[in-house]
Amino acid sequence: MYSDVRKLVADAQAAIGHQTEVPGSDASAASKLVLFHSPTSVCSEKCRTVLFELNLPFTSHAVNILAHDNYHPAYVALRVAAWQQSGLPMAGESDYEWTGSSSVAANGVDCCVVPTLVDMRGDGEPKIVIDSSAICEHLMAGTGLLPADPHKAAIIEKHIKLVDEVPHPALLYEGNSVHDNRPWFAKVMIGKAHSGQIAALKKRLAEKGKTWDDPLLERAYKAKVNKTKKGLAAPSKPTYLTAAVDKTMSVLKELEADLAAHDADGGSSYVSGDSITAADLFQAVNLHRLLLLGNSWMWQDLPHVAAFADRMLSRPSIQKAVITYPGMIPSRPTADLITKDQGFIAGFIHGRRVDFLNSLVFVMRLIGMA
Ligand SMILES: N[C@@H](CCC(=O)N[C@@H](CS)C(=O)NCC(=O)O)C(=O)O
Repeated sequence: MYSDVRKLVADAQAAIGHQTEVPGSDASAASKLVLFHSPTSVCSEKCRTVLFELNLPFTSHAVNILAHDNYHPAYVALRVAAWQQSGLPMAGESDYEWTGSSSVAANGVDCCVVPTLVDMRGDGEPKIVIDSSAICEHLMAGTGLLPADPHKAAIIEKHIKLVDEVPHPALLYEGNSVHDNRPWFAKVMIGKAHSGQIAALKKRLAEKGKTWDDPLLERAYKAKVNKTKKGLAAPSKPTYLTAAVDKTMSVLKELEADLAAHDADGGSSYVSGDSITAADLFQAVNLHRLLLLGNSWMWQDLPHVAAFADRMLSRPSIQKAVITYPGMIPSRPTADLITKDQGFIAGFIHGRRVDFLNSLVFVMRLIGMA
């Protein structure tokens, strides 16, 4: 039923809007690689990092996931078309346990999320790629970020999977059981996120026959409601958050071990040896997210991870795609990072954005809007 892929892409682009070409001015090259993403989404950060690292011009559509623009029928239809071809289960349709990670391997495909890549390079049909790991692997194929050497490839695959399994949503939505250092405004606002998502999805479902009329879209919205309900119910399980912290720590310990192994080999800076690969970029995005949420205590006893974080978070692609990307969630630990790399004024301004959002949310709470 989704035979005209170019029309699907054009409809989704028109529906989402917020279009810009990045980086540079090669509009013709940029028009062939289209990324639907959100400034605040960790999965989107991975894709942007790879695009900036490879210096690939792309068309950016910044999807406002806080306003639930990712539930627009034209955007969901694009992902449904890719899901149909994937042969994977749809997230929310089977009986699995929500562990707080958004991994497709664990949950299936969610047709209502970012990021989505459309690759229109070449003469054939546009290729719609969903899932951040798949998008990055698609972009990195044949580059030095995914080396062919089997030993390195195995380490890189392991880290791609490990980062995918980190329960970022659990740590963002619920904080963590050991130290909840999330920015205050985020704690207040995010607490209502799952119920807001369910309400927005139900509103879309109620529009069936008015603004859309496609059984596959109905299926995608219903599956997303089920998946989101799992997320809403998960924290009532006493071990949910401790398991999320334990899982994250186990990923960091694995990173520490791989970095230490190469140090013994002669002081390499990277996860799989002497050159930067996908493993380093993915782990850097992971570390930045943990830092932003106030979790750098997690690597206080992991010296190789600490040194790696210092190096990788100064890398230009990470700076541009993640740390200073317009619309990124501000936080005090990130302000410190910006002060270190870009100077006092830049860090000071970032810190004031935290103050501004805290004050705004405080006032919204006073008048019953938050
Ligand atoms: N496994 C997917 C997960 C995608 C995902 O969960 N995206 C989140 C942001 S990181 C999202 O769009 N959330 C908005 C929502 O669920 O409404 C990937 O890596 O691309």
